[in-house]
Parts: sequence; structure tokens; C-alpha cells
Amino acid sequence: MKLFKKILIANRGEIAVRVIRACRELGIRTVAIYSEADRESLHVKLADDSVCVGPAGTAQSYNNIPSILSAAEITDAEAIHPGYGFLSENAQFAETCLSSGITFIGPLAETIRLGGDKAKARQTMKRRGVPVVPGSEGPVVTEEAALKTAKKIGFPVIIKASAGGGGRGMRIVREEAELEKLFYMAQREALTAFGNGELYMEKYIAVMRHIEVQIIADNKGNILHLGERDCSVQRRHQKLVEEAPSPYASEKFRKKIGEYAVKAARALKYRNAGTVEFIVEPDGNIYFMEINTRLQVEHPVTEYVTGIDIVKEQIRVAAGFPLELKQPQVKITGHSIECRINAEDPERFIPSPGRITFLSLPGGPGVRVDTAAYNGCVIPSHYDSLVAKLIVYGRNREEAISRMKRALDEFFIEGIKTTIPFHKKVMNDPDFVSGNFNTGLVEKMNNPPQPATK
Ligand code: MV4
Repeated sequence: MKLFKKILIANRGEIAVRVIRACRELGIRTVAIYSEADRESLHVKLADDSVCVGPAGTAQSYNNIPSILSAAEITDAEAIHPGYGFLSENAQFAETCLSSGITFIGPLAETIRLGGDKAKARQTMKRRGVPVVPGSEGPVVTEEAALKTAKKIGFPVIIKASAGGGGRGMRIVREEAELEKLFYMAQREALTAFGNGELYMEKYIAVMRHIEVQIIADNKGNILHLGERDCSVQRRHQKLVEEAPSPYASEKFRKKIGEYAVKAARALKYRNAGTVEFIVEPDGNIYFMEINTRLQVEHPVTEYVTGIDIVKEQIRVAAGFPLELKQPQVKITGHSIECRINAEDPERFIPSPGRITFLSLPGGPGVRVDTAAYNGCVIPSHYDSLVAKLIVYGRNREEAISRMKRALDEFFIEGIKTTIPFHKKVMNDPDFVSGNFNTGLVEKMNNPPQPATK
């Protein structure tokens, strides 16, 4: 077996840079693709070779399958790493790569398809003994069926889009009177957003933690879990802070949620890296939520606490090499936290693209910055607003938090607004610091509970 000689990275920004770094360390040559808005981007400068695949609009560039495959063919790339977003969870793309003789660095097309059909994934998990939230048996097609299901599971319920994920097109229904309206609203929104109006239903869990498990699998059926990440600090389904391990997790909890994740992966004949997302109730109930068939933004916190380079492993297993570790050899040591630094107004979270007129990045012990930003670069308005990921490591959570505070204070960026001030508030929030919080944290920070008055 041989590792690839050349890989094309079908992405941009920090994740393209991250993949190029892994390739460099493995002695693999790299091809960057870029849109007309990204000529001066760092990933283009760092790659060995680069190809312009189209204009700024994503449909014509980073999501343009024929253009990207042509770029791979003319540069003799043997494999494509899709990063996250764009074509990373596009089963058609994975299939087309395969039929063009190019290795897609990710799961099989059928796994991507099943993972993308949330109602079906839920059914599959239930059949295989992975706990799911009480809800519908597969899709809910009519308003009458929705009412029947809601009455069976009890209000409040949540209506989700089968083709959704990440929270888009969801509706919380608190009582029967609202059901009809919200059912049709969700259906219309799903149809517009995903071209597929199929819905399913679950009991709504109002107080929960979002805990996910990193998995990695080779092509021979070996599947490992790399522990959990806690992503409960989110706002409108946008994760803002992630950490590993979860402050909630005991060894016993980790073993249990890890086993569920591996079982979920096995049910989908999983290959390569992936993430199984769970809802965790305060009393410890664990429910499968979704499986994400890609490398995730927050993978570095798992890299810090396991010492495993997930991107290098993805490339190795895609080339056919077996996983070298066995589950007992995966050890979680210390604590890692990631803050997503977005080009956004920190108060209102609206995008703030533009030129970075001054940039000085933090460093020192236990600090990692994953970014494609440099002094003088432009953050285009066409793409997502992530400018940098600030990731820290400490021997324990306390040390990780104090390092994060120190690193946030060292982070100088001018010309655009960023979420750095928000992260400084989080690191000083009593509930965050205590580790005892849930997905309601950001809302609570913005609207603190009022003390009772006489
Ligand atoms: C849920 C839920 C409660 N109960 N499912 C799904 C996608 C993920 N990003 C958020 N999702 C949720 N699924 C059940 N059965 C709560 C969330 C959820 C959420 C829902 C509405 C508004 C804000 C939210 C924040 C975090 C999680």
C-alpha cells in the first residue's frame, strides 16, 4: 500500500490550510482550488499548485463538481479532501470522485446519503439499539399524522426536516393549537431550503447538553472513538465554544456514549472520520441526534486531548492503511477549549467582512491558532464568517480557561469586528466556569434571570 503523492483540497480558509499542513507532514503534494474572490488567500499561497475553479459565488466555484474534478484531473491529484461545508456531505460528489478514479477522503456515498436523511438515520439507530429521543417512526407526512404522533409522545414536540441538520427548518410546538401552523411552516421552509419537505418529530428536550463523539474508521471495519466534545455553548445553532472532555463526562459516561457512537458508525458501514451528535439530559439520559459524515470545525480539541492528528489519520485510512491504535490505547489527557473567532459584531452576531488592517496572533504554551488570515488580507463577504479558531490546552479545565483568557487578551485584530469580546465574557461567566451549563447558556448570559422582587 502507498500513500497518495498528491491531494486536491476542495475547500478554502482555515480548513484548507489545516489539510495542507497534514499533507506537508506526510510528504504529500497539494493542489489548492480557489474562486476569483480568493486569489490572494493563504491556502493558495501554501499549496504546491493551485487552480481557479470559478467566480466568487459558491455554486460556480467551491460547489462546482465538474470544475473541481477537471482541476483534479489536470493536476494529477489522486485524492480529494473536501474539508467541511461545501461538497463534504454531498453523496453525488463522493460517487463521482469514485467513478473518476479519484479517492474521496471521507465515508462511502451510501453512508453520506443515510447520514443526510435524518429521519432514516433515526430509524436505523433505533433498530440497532442506539437510543433515540421518543418520536415518530420515520417521516411524518400529513398534519393528521403529526397530531397523532404529538399526542402519543406528549407536548412539547420538535418538528425537524429530514434533509435538515444543524437546526435549520426546526419548529418547537408547545401545544396542540400551534401544531397545524407550525407543521406547514416547517414543511414550506424545508422545501425551500433543501428542495425536500419531508419532516419527522421528536419529543422536545428543553434542557440539554450537546455532546458529540469523534469517530475514525479504516476500510477494514475497525472503528475507534476518540472521546467526546461538549458543544453546548451555541447561539441559534451556531457553535461558539467547544471543549474536550465534556465537564459533564465521567469515565463511565465516556465509555457508554463512545460505545453508542461506534455502534451508530457500524450501522452505517462507516469509513474515515465522523461525528455522532447526542442530546444529553441533566439526569444523564443519552439520545442519538445526528451523524455528521465529515471532519468538523471543532476537531482540534480532540486532537489536543488524544494526541492524534485526525486529518493525517483520515488521509492514511483513505489510502487503505489500517488504524494503528486499538480502543484501550486511546487516552484522554488534560483539557482543551476552542473559541470560534468570527468576523461578526459580537453583540448582534451580524457579519463584518472587510480588510484586516492589523493582526497579531497569540502564542506561547498550549496555544494553537488555526486560521487563513494574515495582516492585510480581506475577509470576503461570500463565505462563512469564521476567521480563526483559537484552541488552547491545559492539564485541567481551570488551566485551559486561564490560558484561553490570556490568549484572547493577546489576540489583536483590527479592521473587522470579531466575536473576541463575546468569548472574553464566556470565559468569565460563572456557569461556564463551573462547568454546570446547558444549551441555554448564551441566552442566559444575554438575559440574566431577574432576582425575585417583593
Ligand atoms: C433537539 C432539541 C431538543 N429536543 N431535539 C437539533 C440540531 C441542533 N443543532 C439543535 N437541535 C436540537 N434538537 C430534541 N428532540 C434541541 C435542539 C437545540 C435547539 C433547538 C431549538 C433552539 C435552540 C437550540 C439550541 C440547541 C439545541
